[in-house]
This record gives sequence, C-alpha cells and structure tokens, in this order.
Amino acid sequence: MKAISVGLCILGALSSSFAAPAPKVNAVHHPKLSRPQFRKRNGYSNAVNVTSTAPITSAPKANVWASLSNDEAASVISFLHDQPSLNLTAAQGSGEWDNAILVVDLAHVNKGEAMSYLSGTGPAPDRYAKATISFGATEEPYYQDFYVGPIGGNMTYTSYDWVTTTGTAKIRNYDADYSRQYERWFNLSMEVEDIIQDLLNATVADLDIWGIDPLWHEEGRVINWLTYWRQVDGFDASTLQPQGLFFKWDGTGRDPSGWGLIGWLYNDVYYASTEEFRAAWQAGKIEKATPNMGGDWVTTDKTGPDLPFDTLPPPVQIQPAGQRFAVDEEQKYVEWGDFTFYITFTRDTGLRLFNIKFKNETILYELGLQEAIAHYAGNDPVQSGIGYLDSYYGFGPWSFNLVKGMDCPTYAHFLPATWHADELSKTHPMAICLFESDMGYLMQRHSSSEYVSATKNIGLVVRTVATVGNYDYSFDYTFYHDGSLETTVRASGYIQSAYYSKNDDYGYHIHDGLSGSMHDHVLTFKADFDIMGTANTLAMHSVVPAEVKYSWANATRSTMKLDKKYLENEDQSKIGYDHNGQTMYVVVNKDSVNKFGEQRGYRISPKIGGAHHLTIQESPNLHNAQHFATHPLYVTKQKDTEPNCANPYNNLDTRQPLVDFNKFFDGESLVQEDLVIWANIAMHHVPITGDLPTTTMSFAQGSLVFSPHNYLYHDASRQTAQQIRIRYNNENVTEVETFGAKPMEGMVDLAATAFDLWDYTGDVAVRKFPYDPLNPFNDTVSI
Ligand SMILES: *[C@@H]1O[C@H](CO)[C@@H](O)[C@H](O)[C@H]1NC(C)=O
Ligand SMILES: *[C@@H]1O[C@H](CO)[C@@H](O)[C@H](O)[C@H]1NC(C)=O
Ligand SMILES: *[C@@H]1O[C@H](CO)[C@@H](O)[C@H](O)[C@H]1NC(C)=O
Ligand SMILES: *[C@@H]1O[C@H](CO)[C@@H](O)[C@H](O)[C@H]1NC(C)=O
Ligand SMILES: *[C@@H]1O[C@H](CO)[C@@H](O)[C@H](O)[C@H]1NC(C)=O
Ligand SMILES: *[C@@H]1O[C@H](CO)[C@@H](O)[C@H](O)[C@H]1NC(C)=O
Ligand SMILES: *[C@@H]1O[C@H](CO)[C@@H](O)[C@H](O)[C@H]1NC(C)=O
Ligand SMILES: *[C@@H]1O[C@H](CO)[C@@H](O)[C@H](O)[C@H]1NC(C)=O
Ligand SMILES: *[C@@H]1O[C@H](CO)[C@@H](O)[C@H](O)[C@H]1NC(C)=O
Ligand SMILES: [Cu+2]
Repeated sequence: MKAISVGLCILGALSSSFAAPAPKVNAVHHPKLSRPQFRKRNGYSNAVNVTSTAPITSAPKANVWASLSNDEAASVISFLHDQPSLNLTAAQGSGEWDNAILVVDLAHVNKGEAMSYLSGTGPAPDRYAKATISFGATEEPYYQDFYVGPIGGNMTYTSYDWVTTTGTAKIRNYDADYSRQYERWFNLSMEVEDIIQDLLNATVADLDIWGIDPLWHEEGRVINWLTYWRQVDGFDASTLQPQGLFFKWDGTGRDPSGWGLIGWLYNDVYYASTEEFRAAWQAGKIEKATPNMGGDWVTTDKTGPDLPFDTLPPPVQIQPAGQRFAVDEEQKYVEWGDFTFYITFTRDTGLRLFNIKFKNETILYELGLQEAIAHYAGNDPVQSGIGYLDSYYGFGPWSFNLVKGMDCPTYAHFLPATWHADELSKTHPMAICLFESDMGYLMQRHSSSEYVSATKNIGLVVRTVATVGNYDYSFDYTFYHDGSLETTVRASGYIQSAYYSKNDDYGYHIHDGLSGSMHDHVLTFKADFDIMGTANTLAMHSVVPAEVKYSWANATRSTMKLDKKYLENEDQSKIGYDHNGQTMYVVVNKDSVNKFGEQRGYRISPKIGGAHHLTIQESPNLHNAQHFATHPLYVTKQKDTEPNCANPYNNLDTRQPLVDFNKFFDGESLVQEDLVIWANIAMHHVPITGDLPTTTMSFAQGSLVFSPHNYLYHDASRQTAQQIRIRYNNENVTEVETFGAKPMEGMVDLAATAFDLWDYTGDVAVRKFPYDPLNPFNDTVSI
C-alpha cells in the first residue's frame, strides 16, 4: 500500500496561465455538467448505457449530500488560491516545500438542517466544502482541513476544528519529504548492490523500496523501517515478493543532513552499520535464506488443464423485462420496491447512502464505510510495523471502473463517481453499479401434502470495488423485499506477504522464501438509524438460561427466557457480542409500539463471518487511531461535531489523531436519543497457499444485516408478485396462483448479454487550477 504515493503528484503538462475563468456555481440544484458531452468526446458513450429503457424518477428533494460538482470544486479551489495567507502553489507544479491543496470534498451536512429540508420545513442547507491543504513551506509541515463556503455565495474559510477531538484541524506531517528520502534509500541501496545481488539475486533496479506505515516514533526520532520488494513485469504482484532485507532509517526533520541509516537486518540478524553488514558479508558470515523469486505462481492467469465442460459458456443472469427500479441520475436517487435512498461518493470513503426509507419511513439517515484497518504482525520490523488506515489512501480514488458482465451483470445500471484531488476532478465513469439479482435461494417456501408456496428472493445490490494498493475490497449494500438490508465486504487481490525467515509463529510458509503474513482486517461502518423518528434506544434482548418453578409442576426446570435489557448510556456502549450470539441488538423507538405493545425496531446482526474486531487491542502502530476497531459494535449519540469516527489523516500522527473515537464516549444518555451505530466487519486473515496468487472471495467475506424487528405486522415480502402457490391432489395439480406476475416471453439474444471487454475504460480527469472543463483527459493514475 505504501506503493501508492499520497500527496502531490505531478500530472500532465504545466500550464503557464494561472488565470482561472470564473466558474459558474449552482448551490444545490446543480444541473448536469458537461459529463455526457465529454464522455462522448472521449469515446465513453458505449461504456455507460444508462440511457436505455431504464425507468427514471425524480427525487422528491435535491440530494443535499451530493459530491461537489466540477464547477463547485473549481470555485472552492479558485477561492483558496485567492487567499494570500494560505500561500498556495498550484498543485501541478508543487513540491514538498510548497503549500498545496490535496483534496476538496463536500463538508459534513448538519443533520438537523438536512432533515428540516427533507421534511419541507427548512431551506436546502448551504453547500460547504472540506478542503485539505498540505502546508509544506515550513520546517514543521502539517495538513489542515478547512471549512469553505457557502459555495456560490460570499465564501469564507475557517479551520475545520469542530469535527476533530483535538480541537484543531491541523495534524503534523512527519512524512513530508518522501520523494527526497526515497532518493536517499535508492542511493544507499546502490552502495550495497553487490550484497543485494548476492543475497537477493536482484539488482536495485529490480526492486521497490517501502516499509512501515504509519511511521514509528522512538526517543524523539521519526523512524522508518524499509524493505525491498521485487517488481513483477506485467502483474501487480510485488507484495508477494518481499526480499527479506531490511534497513532502519532515521527520517527526522526536514534537513537531509539529519537523515540516515541506523542499521540493516537480514535473516533475523541485525547489523548496526553498513560497514558491519559488509564486513559480515565479506567474511561469509551471512547465512543466506531461500530467495523469493517471481514466476508464473504470482500471475493470476489460468493455469492447469481445462475442467470438464468448463470452456462452455456458464449460466448468466438476464433481465427479461428490463430494469425494474427507477433512478434519478442527476440526484443519485433510487427507488426499488418499497425502498428509496440517495447515493453519494467521497474521496475518503467512496460510496455512501443517505436517507434510506422503507415504506415511506426513514430507517437509516446515513450508511457507509468509515475506515478500514489492515493490521499486520510478524517477526520482522516491517510486518510488525504496519497498521494501514486505508482512508488515508482513500477509497474514492481507487474505486476503479467495474467490469460489465464480471463485477456486475451486463444489464446493471452503472453510475459514475467523481472526486477532487490534487486540483483535478477525476471521474470513474462506471464506479458504481446497481442491479437486481436473484439471490440464489428462496425468500420463503412451504409445502404440505396439498399445496406448496414459494417466493423468489429478488434483491437490489448496490456495489463498488476499491483496490487500495494490493487489496480489492468489494462493497455491497443489498436490499431485500422483507425490509432487510445487508452490508457485505468481500476481499480479493494480492496479500501483502512476508519473507520466510524464522517466522513460523506469524503465519504459514506458503511458497519458497514466502510467509503469508498474518493480519486483521476491520472495516468500520457508520449506521445512523432513525426508527420512527430520531428518539431511539438500543434494545439488547438476550436468550438466557433460567431455572423456573412452574405452578403446574413441583420440580424446577432448566429452560431459557428472554431477558429484555436496554442500553443506558455511553459508559456501556462499547459492545462485545456474546460468543453464542444469544443477544439481539435492536434499534427501537420505545415510544412507537405496535398494537401488541411491542416496540418497532430494526435488528443489527452479523450474518457472514465470525470476526468482529482487532486482535491487538493496544496497537503500538495505531495508538489512538484504532479505538473504533477494538469492539464489534459501538453506540454514540449523534452529533454534528462527531460525523466520523476517523479522519483520513489520523495516519500521519496516530498518537495524536485528529479524531480519537474514545473521546466520543462521555457517559451521555442513550435512551430515546438520536443514536449512531458504528459496526465492524472483520476478517482474521492468516494467508494459506490458496491465497496465491490472489485471495478468493468465497471465503474472504463478512456481512452485517439490518432487519425489521416487530416493525410491521407481517413479513413485507408477502407483497411481491414473484411468488407462487400450487394446490395439488395426489398426482394432479388443481390450482396454480401467480399473483399477477407477468409470464416470461420473447427471445434472448445471448450475444447481447456479453460485454465487449475492449470497451473497458480508465478515468476521466478535468484540471481545476487553472480550471479547464472543456479539455478533459484520460488519466487512470489516482492521486
Ligand atoms: C443502450 O440502450 C439502448 C436502448 O435500450 C440500446 O438501443 C443500445 O443498443 C444500448 N447500447 C449498448 C452499447 O448496450
Ligand atoms: C510561500 O511558499 C513558498 C514556497 O511555495 C515559500 O518559499 C515561501 O517562503 C512561503 N512564504 C511564506 C510567507 O511562508
Ligand atoms: C463578503 O464577506 C466579506 C467579509 O465578511 C465582506 O467584507 C463583504 O462585504 C461581503 N460581500 C458581500 C457581497 O456580501
Ligand atoms: C544519489 O546519487 C546520485 C548519483 O550519484 C546523485 O547525483 C544524487 O545527488 C544522490 N541523491 C541524494 C539525495 O543523495
Ligand atoms: C537468479 O535469477 C535468475 C533470473 O533472474 C535465475 O535464472 C537464477 O536461477 C537465479 N539464481 C538463484 C540462485 O536463484
Ligand atoms: C410519505 O411521507 C410523507 C411525510 O414524510 C408524506 O408527506 C407523504 O404523503 C407520504 N407518501 C405516501 C405515499 O404515503
Ligand atoms: C406435587 O407434589 C405433591 C406432594 O408429593 C403432590 O401431592 C402434588 O400432586 C404434586 N403436584 C404436581 C403439580 O405435580
Ligand atoms: C388426475 O388427472 C387425470 C387426467 O385428467 C385423471 O385421469 C385422474 O383420474 C386424476 N387423478 C386424480 C387422483 O384425481
Ligand atoms: C481517451 O481514451 C479514449 C479511448 O482510448 C480515446 O479515444 C480518447 O482520444 C482519449 N482522450 C484523450 C483526451 O486522451
Ligand atoms: Cu487479508
């Protein structure tokens, strides 16, 4: 993941003019921009067939969470460049000693304002941006978030302090000179190239150099541990090629004279200087370990003989009557069955859903990813020093286009996603797909000797896939007709592995010179439930063993009962699941009871996967930046000052992160309050030979399901016409009921269900400063 460089990267030609044309800005009802035209101009018209026969709809209200339009982002960037005190350099020409804008995104929209707009009692909230600026023109470089707006009005900017727990939106950047340090590491490696050639059978040019993340702090020094990764031609497999030679580097301060090598490590032996390392090598005292060489085993292509019948076309999904849900393309608003919701997309965490309604009642105000941790362990300083906080790299930039017919059925409805970084607006034309799918098992069935009833389980899936470095995370939000909603994460891609050397306690030996480096994944989701209003309580109804003496029996009996408890306050709201799943966690509204006196609610349950939190509870890498990942589930009171449990730049200084989630817990009452659930999907990943070359999604997955709990008077899926009832009398059918479902008819052009793979595209970029919306260009290099 360190292979992804974050920050200022120089793309395209330098423009000589800084005179940005005054952008046209529309506050909330931003009309379609030039996207369709530029898609056409760039030859993307075939890639996105969203203009087919798909039903369209009109969102009842504008999408107040919509990502900044290109014009809005341009106006924010232009405004910031007009502020002399920021001393900004245009991102395209900037270096490590400049101040430059990194990311511009929509700022948090206050929930109260959004809700009063949705309910028709208030105006649309003004649009404000969150702008992250890297201040490099100083001995103590830092990043700072600013709150900028109102866009389209008289803009001002102010430090975005109130969404942090430190009280300041500034965070020190100890990694400001990455590229200058890389040059030193390269030169240092050249000094020992003869040793590298002997030990690793590689030249320095064959190798990439990267190491721990985040950086380590030791006795006032900023410490990096670096290692070598063999580059692989044609495949992105260098994380399978760790070479087992490490060096410890002092990267403190900005003055290169303060930087330098501290020591070398090879095969678990430490050498305190290059001279010591060289002397040991010359004396033949270095015990060589098995080299880790590339080969076909790192490539994903088909290997081995054909499987029986396997070259024939497999079953495919088709949509015989066209799309059966409606989309408002402009507002990114979707109606499917009795569900409606809005979609947005951010650089930091990718896809987010807002105002998810079922049967015209809000269930969730907000649902989306907050952070993904990948915490490694090992006997070497690099694996032992890695705890990725992936929002630092961002999920937006890495949500590459989906492959039609592979990631999503050919008939899926694709939506573009745009984010604004390094003064470019980038669009993945096909980053999001929505499709109905037969879930492959029935929603319901029942048979007797006289009849059988059965209901298809047709769900709506909203999918994006983010490849953050070596790993691919596939994210699904699946809506079901019974009113439930499932959040699923599946992982694939290349593992980050370790060199095999005395590390059997940290995983398995999975190839010559290769250990599958054990690690935990924790993906944290924010679920802001509103069940019949915002006054909600978390019910914890447990199935508990009991000894009961009944009136109708003399002896007591061992049995079980339902113990109905409720979460009281934030002192109790870091929740651990019991090992046997005996407790139901249900967000209820105690004041909204049904006619039987039962509270209406939505239950939160882990569905797929048995892991829910980090193994390491006090990480020396992540310090105060992992407190949302130590438990399965957390509940806090909703606050506009606590919109996120993590800040993407926490990674820069995990001891003093911008957001320390622990600070959200201050004993406040959680009874009939506006609750936010922070729930984890985790995977303990100890890679095995089956992870070579890439991890398979059949096993690497986890999900959470949110389901109605005494919410309606019966199963909502009874409403679908996609069910049957057959009455029969011994061998003869006497009645067939299809409930108005139209029979399938017509012919399928199978060739039309195949997608032309040559149509797959990269991203489209628009330069922001100077603003150049009429000259988009292709650029798949993310920030
Ligand atoms: C897009 O949809 C239209 C209308 O259904 C259809 O005529 C056209 O062939 C489709 N194009 C592609 C490339 O699938
Ligand atoms: C402004 O930034 C430039 C580098 O881009 C730097 O040389 C200069 O010292 C900075 N000016 C101030 C006043 O900080
Ligand atoms: C914009 O804001 C500035 C600073 O608050 C103020 O001086 C100026 O008069 C405002 N302009 C308008 C058109 O409101
Ligand atoms: C790295 O080595 C090259 C070639 O010797 C030299 O030109 C360059 O200045 C060195 N870079 C650093 C940062 O020492
Ligand atoms: C060194 O690498 C070359 C190919 O780059 C290979 O042919 C050779 O077998 C390797 N030597 C060892 C000792 O692995
Ligand atoms: C949905 O609820 C809104 C109030 O939230 C109401 O104005 C509207 O009439 C309802 N629509 C239907 C179809 O019930
Ligand atoms: C309970 O025990 C008493 C005494 O042995 C007996 O008379 C009575 O019938 C028993 N009651 C029940 C409900 O079994
Ligand atoms: C089933 O239907 C066949 C043909 O209509 C008829 O001959 C037969 O008697 C029926 N059997 C029963 C058990 O009703
Ligand atoms: C972008 O790529 C497409 C497809 O390869 C090509 O047709 C088009 O000319 C490119 N546009 C630019 C601006 O490079
Ligand atoms: Cu993994």
